[in-house]
Amino acid sequence: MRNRYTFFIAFVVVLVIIEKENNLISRVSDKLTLRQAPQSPVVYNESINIMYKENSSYLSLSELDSAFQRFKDRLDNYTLRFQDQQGNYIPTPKKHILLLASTRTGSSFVGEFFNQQTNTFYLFEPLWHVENTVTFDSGFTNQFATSVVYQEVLQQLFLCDFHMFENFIVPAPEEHITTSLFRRWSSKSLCEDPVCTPIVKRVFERYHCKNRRCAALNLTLAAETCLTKAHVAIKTVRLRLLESMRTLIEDPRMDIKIIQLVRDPRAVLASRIVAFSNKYASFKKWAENENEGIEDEEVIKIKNSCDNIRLSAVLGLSQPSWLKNRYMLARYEDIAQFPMQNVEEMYRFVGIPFTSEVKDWITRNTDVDKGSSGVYSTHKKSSEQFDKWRFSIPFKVVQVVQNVCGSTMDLFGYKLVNDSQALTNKSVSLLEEKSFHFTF
Ligand SMILES: *[C@@H]1O[C@H](CO)[C@@H](O)[C@H](O)[C@H]1NC(C)=O
Ligand SMILES: *[C@@H]1O[C@H](CO)[C@@H](O)[C@H](O)[C@H]1NC(C)=O
Ligand SMILES: *[C@@H]1O[C@H](CO)[C@@H](O)[C@H](O)[C@H]1NC(C)=O
Ligand SMILES: *[C@@H]1O[C@H](CO)[C@@H](O)[C@H](O)[C@H]1NC(C)=O
Ligand SMILES: *[C@@H]1O[C@H](CO)[C@@H](O)[C@H](O)[C@H]1NC(C)=O
Ligand SMILES: CC(=O)N[C@H]1CO[C@H](CO)[C@@H](O)[C@@H]1O
Repeated sequence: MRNRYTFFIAFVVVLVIIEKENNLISRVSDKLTLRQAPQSPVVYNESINIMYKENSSYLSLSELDSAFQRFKDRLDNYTLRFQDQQGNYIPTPKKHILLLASTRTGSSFVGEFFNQQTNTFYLFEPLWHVENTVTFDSGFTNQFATSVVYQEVLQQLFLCDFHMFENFIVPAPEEHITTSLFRRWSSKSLCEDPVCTPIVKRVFERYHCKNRRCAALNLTLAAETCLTKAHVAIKTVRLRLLESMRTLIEDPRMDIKIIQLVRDPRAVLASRIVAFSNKYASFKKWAENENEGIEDEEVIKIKNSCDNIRLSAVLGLSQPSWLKNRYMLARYEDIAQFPMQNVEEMYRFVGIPFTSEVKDWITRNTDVDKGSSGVYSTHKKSSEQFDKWRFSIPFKVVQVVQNVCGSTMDLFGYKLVNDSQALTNKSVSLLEEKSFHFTF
C-alpha cells in the first residue's frame, strides 16, 4: 500500500511540474510518444518512473521546491477566491457533472439529458483520446496509473482548459485546430455558434458536425465558450473506480456531481455481443453453438467489470463525507421506463433547473417510435427497449453472468432467473423496485 502512495505522490509531483511548466508539456508528450496512429497504442513501459528518472534534471530539489511553491501560491489564490471574509467556502454556481458509466449501459442516451441544455458545455467521451494514445504496461499500477492520468485530464477539462487534453489528440492539433476530435457531433456546444465557424478551406474532418457544416474545430474557441457556459458535463465509460477519483471530487475549484449509471449486466453483455461483434466474437460463437465452450479469461473480464461497478456503488452509497451530496446512482431501466421523473431527479441532485428544452427533447425521443439508427442511437422508444435483451440471449449466457455478477445484481435489484422459461416470460419482472434513498 505504501508503495502505491509513494508512486502516486511522485506522479502528482510530475504532473504539477507538467502543469505549471508549459514548456515541459511538449517534452513530456514526446516521451509519451503520442503522435502515433491511434490504431497502435503506444505501450508506455514501467509508466511513470521513466518519465522523471530519465531526465533527472527535473528532479533537482530546488526545482521541485520552486514548482511546489508556485503551485501552492496558485492554489492559495484559488482558495481565496472561493472564501468569504470569514473564510467560509462559497460553492461556485457552476456545476461539474460527471456521468460515470460503462459501455452499453445507455450512457449516450443519458448524456443527452445534459447535452440538450444550451447553457451546459457537454463533452462526449473525451477520455477516448487518452485511452487510444497511451497504454500502461500491465502490472499492479496499471489501473491506478491510468486512472490518475484520466483524472488529471478531466480536472483540466472541467476547468475548460484543453491544453493537456490536446496532447492526446492524434494527429496533434496545429495552432489548436483539430479535425480529429472523437465524435465532435455528439457535443452540441461544439457544433453550434460560436464554436461552429464557417468553412474557409475544405479539409477532411473525420468526426464532423452532422446538422451543420463547420470548419475544423478550434480548441481555443471551444475552451473560451466552455468558460462562458453555466455548467460543464462530461460522460465517460473509461473510469472504473470512484475511489481513485477523490482528488478530482475534492478539488475546491469545482462543484462536482457524479452520476453513476448502471444497467443489468445480462443486458449489457447481450448488447455488447451485438455492438462489438469482433471483441465479443468468442461469446457470439459460444452463444450460438451448443458444443462451444467459453474461456475463463472472458468470464473473468465480466466479473472484474461487475466488481468494479459494485465497489464504486458501495462506496458512493455509503456516503463518505467527501462524497456527501456529490454522488447519485441511477439505473438505466428506471430512466428508460420513466424518463421524465428520473431526469428531473438527476437535475434536482445536480442543483440546476430542469428546463423545458430538456423536457421537450425527452418527449420527442422517448415516446415517439422513430426506429433506431446505428449502434449508438439515442432515438428509441425507450420503455419498450430496455427488456428486449431477454429474447436475444440464451439462458446459458445468462447463467454465466449471474454466476459472476450475482452480488452486483443483488445490490442494484436485478433478479436472477432460474430457467429459460422465466427468462422469456414477460410477466416475470426481473427488476426489483428499488430506491437508493437520496435526499437532495
Ligand atoms: C518493459 O520493460 C521490460 C524491461 O525493461 C521488458 O522486459 C518488457 O518486455 C517491457 N514490456 C513491454 C510491454 O514492452
Ligand atoms: C496570487 O495573487 C497575488 C495577488 O493577487 C499575485 O501577486 C500572485 O502573482 C498570484 N500568484 C499566482 C501564482 O498566480
Ligand atoms: C481560434 O480561436 C481563437 C479564439 O477565438 C482565435 O484567437 C484564433 O484566431 C482562432 N484560430 C484560428 C486558426 O482561426
Ligand atoms: C430463483 O430461485 C431462487 C431460489 O433458488 C429464488 O429466490 C428466486 O426468487 C427465483 N427467481 C425467480 C425469478 O423465480
Ligand atoms: C409466466 O409467469 C407467470 C407468472 O409467474 C405464470 O403464471 C405463467 O404460467 C408463466 N408462463 C409461462 C409460459 O411459463
Ligand atoms: C531521454 C530523454 O528524453 N532525455 C531528454 C532530457 O532532456 C533533455 C533536454 O532537457 C533532452 O535533450 C533529452 O532528450
